[in-house]
Amino acid sequence: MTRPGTRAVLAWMAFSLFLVAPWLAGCTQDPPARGQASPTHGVTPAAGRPLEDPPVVASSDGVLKTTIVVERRKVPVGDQLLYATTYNGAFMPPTLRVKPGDRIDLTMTNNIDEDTNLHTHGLHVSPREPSDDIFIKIGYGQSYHYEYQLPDDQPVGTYWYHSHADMKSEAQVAGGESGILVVEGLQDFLPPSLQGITEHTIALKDFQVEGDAIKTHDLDIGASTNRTVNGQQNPEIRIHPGETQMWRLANIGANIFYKLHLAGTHFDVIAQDGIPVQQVYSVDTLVIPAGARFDVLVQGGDPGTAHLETLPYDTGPAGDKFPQADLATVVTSGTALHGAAVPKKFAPAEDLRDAEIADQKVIVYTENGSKTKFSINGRQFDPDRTDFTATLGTVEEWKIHNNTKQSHSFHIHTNDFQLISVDGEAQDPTHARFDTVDIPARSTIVVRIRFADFTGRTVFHCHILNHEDKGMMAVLDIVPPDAQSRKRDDDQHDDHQDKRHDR
Ligand SMILES: [Cu+2]
Repeated sequence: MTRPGTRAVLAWMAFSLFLVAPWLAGCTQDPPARGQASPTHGVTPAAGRPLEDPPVVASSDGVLKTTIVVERRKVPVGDQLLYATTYNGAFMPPTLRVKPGDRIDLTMTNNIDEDTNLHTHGLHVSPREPSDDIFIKIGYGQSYHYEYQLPDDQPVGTYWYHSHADMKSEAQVAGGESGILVVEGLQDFLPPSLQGITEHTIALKDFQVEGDAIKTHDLDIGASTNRTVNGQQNPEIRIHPGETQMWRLANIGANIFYKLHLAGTHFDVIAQDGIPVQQVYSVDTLVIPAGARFDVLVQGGDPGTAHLETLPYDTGPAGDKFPQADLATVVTSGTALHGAAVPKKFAPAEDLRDAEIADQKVIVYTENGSKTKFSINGRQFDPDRTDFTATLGTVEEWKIHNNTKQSHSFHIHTNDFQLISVDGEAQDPTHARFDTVDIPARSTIVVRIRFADFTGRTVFHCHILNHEDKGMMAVLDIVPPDAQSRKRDDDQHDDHQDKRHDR
């Protein structure tokens, strides 16, 4: 490869400033401090611009204090300038970096002319206001002050934040309302020789275009879409032969699936949905449903150029056929390094197969033929209705049936879960913790969930947001042990008074 030319570096820096400027203008935070690409590489025009990690807002002294302004702006999106629903004036907003035990003190100001709100996807925090309460509505021109207290045992890895506005999640996330949240400490589980390795965020955001804007309404999930990495079209990622890098793969778009592949190497998975695995495992392809994350180690192969690509993926007879697409160009060059041995044993974790089960639930996903109504146990979402209760401190086993001819996913707030089986096939417990998993068409999964630390009304849903907005979501109330019997009585009473809100 050519050495970095001064002109190329200057061009890169100018473009970076172009991308970051709106964020800097809309925000008084400290400048990005960590995890960013630095302009040390030359630009190879044919391969695109170097990958830029999003700017970072990090906690200090146990607190992350920040502001997120939601507004419509015309901004760079991929290789285009389009109106997007931005956080702090960017399609790819800052990455929030915190540590276990930190507090997030976040003011969201809504400058779009409809309700919005914020969900900290995957964080084990209270579902009550002013924390991760998705029933909050922040109206046009209003600000809301969120406070999230992370527990000391918050798993370390990659999370994300996004709009969870009732019936508007798809439009708002597709428009741009999503960013990465990192709980620091994942590299601490690596052997000393691998600590401090280069780390990249690979945030997968896609967009369809309508006129001079990102299309947000009446989306056809299977229609042609532009897939970006950190908002960039086909950026270039540099790696040395034998070098080990850590990539935070996160599907933070509204609806679509990815099936990632990188010719000439493989992915060593070290965390799923922000939860470190017990045993590292290697795969050639990774299916990532909307909302899911995989933290992986990647080792540079032989010198050359390869594409980080998504392979064709079919979500079933009533679903979508996503075509192959190149996402990034990986250039392997420079001094060859001795490929480090990747450890197998990684992080400690609880195995819920051994847990005492307090209750079993059966969850059934259905949809109508025209795909306008999506239901859980025969009902569309109603924020005013409580569909299920669980008791704090217990473990439950849920059997979730997808009675449709397309993939849906299962995502639950507040607590993660262990995937026990898929269509009766036992899952390896050394890497079975998730907060979002695919349920293939006509399939059944079994999960176990420990309801720890927090009571309150929370939700679970399909994370294909088009389906969530059209009803595939339910309310779960986590109640203290002594409230369970009283709560059941209340729920029965509520059912009699149940009124569907218009949808
Ligand atoms: Cu779905």
